[in-house]
Amino acid sequence: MKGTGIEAIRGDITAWGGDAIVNAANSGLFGGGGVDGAIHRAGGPAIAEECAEIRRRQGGCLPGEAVRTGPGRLGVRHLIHTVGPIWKGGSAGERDILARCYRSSLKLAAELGARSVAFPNISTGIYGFPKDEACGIALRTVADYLAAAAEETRPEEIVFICFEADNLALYEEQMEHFKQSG
Ligand code: AR6
Repeated sequence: MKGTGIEAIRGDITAWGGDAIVNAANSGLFGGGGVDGAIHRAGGPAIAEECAEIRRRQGGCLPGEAVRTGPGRLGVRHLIHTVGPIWKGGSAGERDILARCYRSSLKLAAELGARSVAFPNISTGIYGFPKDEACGIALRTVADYLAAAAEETRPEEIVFICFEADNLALYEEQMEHFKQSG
């Protein structure tokens, strides 16, 4: 059985070349700041046009869910928009919603036939989710998803692209812990 390669790197997700990039969007799919702004700027107006179409069709995207648009000028085949939780202190279901973001993005990626997927550190910027906990949830959810997925739906590669050095340090540390505990 072939395993999925999981790695964390420092960088700008808009420069990544693989099958699918995940965007940390808002529920109206309006574009915004942070990684969302960077993706819309780099990808061009075709992305916002498709987002408007999704808004007309289904009102946007609920927190924890994921929708696909084309990538515009980005060097990937698919752009997956997911909406993370806004951190409100931890008692509003934020952890479950964040886990669902990773699961629904991976499920959609599998439906699209994407073999490599890059994630940003969803919710850890403007939405204020504590970074160490968000990292643990991302790694655990991806590991659980891969353990349960049928082999043909498992991607070959999952990359966490960290824009900030502190996030990369958390991923490196927690991935080491995962390896040790199997
Ligand atoms: N590549 C990779 N990661 C990035 C990039 C980039 N180019 N730019 C920022 N990040 P955020 P959220 C990191 O705020 O917290 C938007 O306005 C950033 O350092 O982008 O989910 C949306 O429209 C942080 O670690 O997303 C929503 O309204 C991570 O991406 C809202 O922000 C996520 O930070 C979503 O907030």
